[in-house]
Amino acid sequence: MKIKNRTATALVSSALATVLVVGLSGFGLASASASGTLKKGQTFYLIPKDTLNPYETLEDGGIKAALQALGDKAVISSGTVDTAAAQIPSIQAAIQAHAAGIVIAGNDPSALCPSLAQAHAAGLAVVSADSDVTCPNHLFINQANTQQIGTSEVDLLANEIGKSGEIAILSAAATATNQNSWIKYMKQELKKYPKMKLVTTVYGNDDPATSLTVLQGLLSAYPTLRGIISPTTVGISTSAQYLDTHKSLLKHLTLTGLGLPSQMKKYVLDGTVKKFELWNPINLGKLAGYAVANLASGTLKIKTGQTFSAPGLGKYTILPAAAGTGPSVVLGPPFVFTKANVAKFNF
Ligand code: RAM
Repeated sequence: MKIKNRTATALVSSALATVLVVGLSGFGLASASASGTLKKGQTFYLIPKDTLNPYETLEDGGIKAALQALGDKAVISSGTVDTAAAQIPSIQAAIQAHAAGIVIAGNDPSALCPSLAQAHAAGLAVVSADSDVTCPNHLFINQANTQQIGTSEVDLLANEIGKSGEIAILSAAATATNQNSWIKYMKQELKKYPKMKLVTTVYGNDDPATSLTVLQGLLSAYPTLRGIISPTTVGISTSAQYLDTHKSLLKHLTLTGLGLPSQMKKYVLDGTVKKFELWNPINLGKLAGYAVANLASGTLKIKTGQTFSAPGLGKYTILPAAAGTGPSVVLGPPFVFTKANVAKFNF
C-alpha cells in the first residue's frame, strides 16, 4: 500500500513537473534547468509506433518537453500503422537530416535493426522507449519491469474472477516487442492458477476498428469467457467502450489490462472496469528525452551502472542486460487505477 501511495504521489507530482517545464519553456526560461554539460540546439527524431495512438502522443509530448527544456529540437515522424516498414522511412529521414539521435518505439524486435545500424554508423544516438528492439548499440527506456507488468496483470484478473475460468488476451500488433514480452510473463504467471485457461490471443494492431473486430470475434467464439487482459491502451479502451454498451456481458466477463486513466475514467466510474494498470507515459517520454540528449552529448555511455539525471524525475542508472533485453533504464513500478483514484490523473 505504501508503495502504491508513493507511486501515486510521484505520478501526480511528476505530472505537475511536466506542466512546469512546458510552462517555463513557453516563457523562454527553460535553459535555466538544463545541465551545462549537455550540447544545445541538437535535433532528435521521435519515431512512435504510429502517429495516431493517444498513448504514443503523450509519450512524444514528454520527450519533446524534455528536449525543449534542454534547448533541443524534436521532430515526430512515423507511419499510421504499427509495422516496422512504416517506421523505416523515418529512420532514413533522421539519418538524412543529420539528427543527433533517435527515440523509437519498436513495432518489431529485429526488422528495424539494419536501418538502426545505419543510424548508429552515421553517429546518431539510438534509444528505444516503450517497445524495445533487439539490435546492439542502443539503450532501452522501459516503462516498468517487464516481468512485473506481465505477472501483475494476471494477478489482477485472477483476483477479480476467483482464479478460475477461460481467459483471453487482446494484444496490439503481433510483432510488438513490448506486448510479446509481457505476454510471455503472463503465460508464466498463469501456471500459478491451474483453473484459469488462456484460450487465445488476438491482435488489434493498436487500431480501434481492428481491435473492435477481433473483440467481437473473440466474444462469439467464446461466449462464456470469464476474462480479457488487454495490455494495450487502444485494446482496453475499445473493449471497455463495447462492454459499456453491452452490459449483459459483464455478468460473466471481466476486463483488465493497461489503459490511460483519461480514456478509462468513464468506464471505471460506471463500473464497467474495476481495475487496470499503467505508468505515466509523459514521464516515460521525459526520461527517454533526457537519456538520448545525454547520449548524443557524450555525457552518458551505454554501460551498466552509468547514471544520468532527468530533471523533475530523479537520477537513473543503466541496468545490466537481462534475458531478452540489452542495457536498460526502468521508469518505475506500474500503478493500479481504481474508482478511488482514476479521476486524479491528467494523462
Ligand atoms: C499502447 C501501445 C504501447 C503500450 C501501451 C500500454 O498504447 O501498444 O506500446 O505501451 O498501449
